[in-house]
Amino acid sequence: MIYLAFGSNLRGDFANSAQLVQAAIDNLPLTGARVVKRAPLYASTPIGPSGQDDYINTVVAVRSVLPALALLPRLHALEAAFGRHRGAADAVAWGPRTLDIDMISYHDEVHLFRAQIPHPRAASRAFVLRPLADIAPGWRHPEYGTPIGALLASLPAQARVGLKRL
Ligand code: PH2
Ligand code: MG
Ligand code: MG
Repeated sequence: MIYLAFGSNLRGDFANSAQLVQAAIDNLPLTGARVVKRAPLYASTPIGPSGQDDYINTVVAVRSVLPALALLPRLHALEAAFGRHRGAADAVAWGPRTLDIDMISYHDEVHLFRAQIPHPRAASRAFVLRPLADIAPGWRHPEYGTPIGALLASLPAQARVGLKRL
């Protein structure tokens, strides 16, 4: 299985980020990924520069015949189609964005060149681990082998503050 994390805190052309994220997930087939399972949406306090709005976050399980490094640029094209411009506000590190799609894991593959998979910060983000645990309670970190429950339990309490299931 392939797990993708979605994040948005700018609404772009949509009424709000929740609708934008739902629409982006609905359009995943355009990238060559078939949605198998969706986690609930969560609202989360931004990690990064202060003064930005809360994020909407979720995780989906997908299947694809495409290799990881072929699927990734297609996901970036979907980000662009939903108003992500690599420039202006979106260029700020960890700054506000209409749509961020991160490949959390691709089966049990570990990639260190061209892209880092599993996503380097997946194991430390409550807004990734919580929805991932909802749909994949048996998930283990492909590189470390750590079960998702142990990763969640090892987060500092403060990392979970501000995470609310919608
Ligand atoms: N994504 C970031 C930076 N900070 N904070 C929250 N709460 N949710 C995110 O998805 C997020 C973030 C960079 O991708
Ligand atoms: Mg991200
Ligand atoms: Mg990203």
